[in-house]
Amino acid sequence: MLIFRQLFDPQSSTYTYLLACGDSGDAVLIDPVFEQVPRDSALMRELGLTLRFTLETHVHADHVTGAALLKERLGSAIATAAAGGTEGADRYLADRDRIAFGGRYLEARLTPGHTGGCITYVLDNESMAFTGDCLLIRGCGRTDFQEGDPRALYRSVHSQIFALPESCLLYPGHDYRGLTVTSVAEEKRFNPRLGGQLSEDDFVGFMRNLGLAHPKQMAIAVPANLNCGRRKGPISAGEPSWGPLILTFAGVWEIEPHWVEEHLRELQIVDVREAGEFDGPLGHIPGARLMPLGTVAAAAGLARDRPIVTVCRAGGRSAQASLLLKGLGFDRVANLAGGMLRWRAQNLLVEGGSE
Ligand SMILES: N[C@@H](CCC(=O)N[C@@H](CS)C(=O)NCC(=O)O)C(=O)O
Ligand SMILES: [Fe+2]
Repeated sequence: MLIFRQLFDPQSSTYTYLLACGDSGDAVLIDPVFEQVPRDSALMRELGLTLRFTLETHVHADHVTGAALLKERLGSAIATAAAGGTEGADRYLADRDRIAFGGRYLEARLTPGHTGGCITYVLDNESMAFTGDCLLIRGCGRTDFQEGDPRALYRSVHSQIFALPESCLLYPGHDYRGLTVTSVAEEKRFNPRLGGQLSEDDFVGFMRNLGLAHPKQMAIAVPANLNCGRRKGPISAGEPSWGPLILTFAGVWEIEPHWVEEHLRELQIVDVREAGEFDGPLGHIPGARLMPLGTVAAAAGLARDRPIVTVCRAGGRSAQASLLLKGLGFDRVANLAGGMLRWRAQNLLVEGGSE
């Protein structure tokens, strides 16, 4: 069985793809985005997967890759094109090289043109291909920098991508309109730059007149990506640093009960259950303040200079409370993972309640 997810970074309109072998749990990520490393790590953890490789389709000009940060955190190896001029990768790929994950593999097909070192990754059974910015849905990547070459791009698309089975689904590196997937048959017929009867010369004329501004992040992204996403100085992927917080794929920052118990005095514990539950059999955390979910929006009496931990019975309502408080501008907020049920199961300090 294949596990497959298409993930989106709204800032750069980049797609990241997760593929994993359902039997072994071995996974790869194609084109991870630096700022989305917490999200992508959450998905790996929740699906019980082991990240074996991050694969780059090319040296991106519009965002920094998450490859180096994922390697540091999850121990994944970095694979990229031998032709891309990149330093610090673990595997440099040539045409037809295979990257195995469990019982499955992706095969690299060199598709230069958008950059000098672009790769399309084709799934073992040719049912899916990941084209990066070589072929976009009814479009293609620009060819005006990073050794871009419209003639090379035209030939890459025709010889490597249009040669795949017509039913092969094509997943692009970006889409700026919200489209998600296309197929070889569709693009061969309807791609307005490369499909139908359009010749190489037609294509070159088209590409000389795109008139696009350079990507906003280019000056930061290209040097970092030539080093697999490594940059100088302390750079965070937007994670809070006041405690050991973990992002869930649902988008909630959570914190473990043991750490909370050890730091009770530095925290504001906001219990969002109803009064009857607060004084009921589960009891409550010593020093917790009762603020039923319906009243959280008023945030009465909450200080901004101390982190807030939200609590409820099982961690559901308090997750919503943590998002509400974030929305009100409290930036140090975490949800107590598992709520009072886990707190009690771990035999941590309780006020009131029954044994
Ligand atoms: N406005 C975007 C531009 C992004 C851009 O130029 N994207 C490249 C891919 S890295 C491209 O080929 N775009 C094709 C297009 O916009 O038609 C930014 O600042 O990041
Ligand atoms: Fe690109």
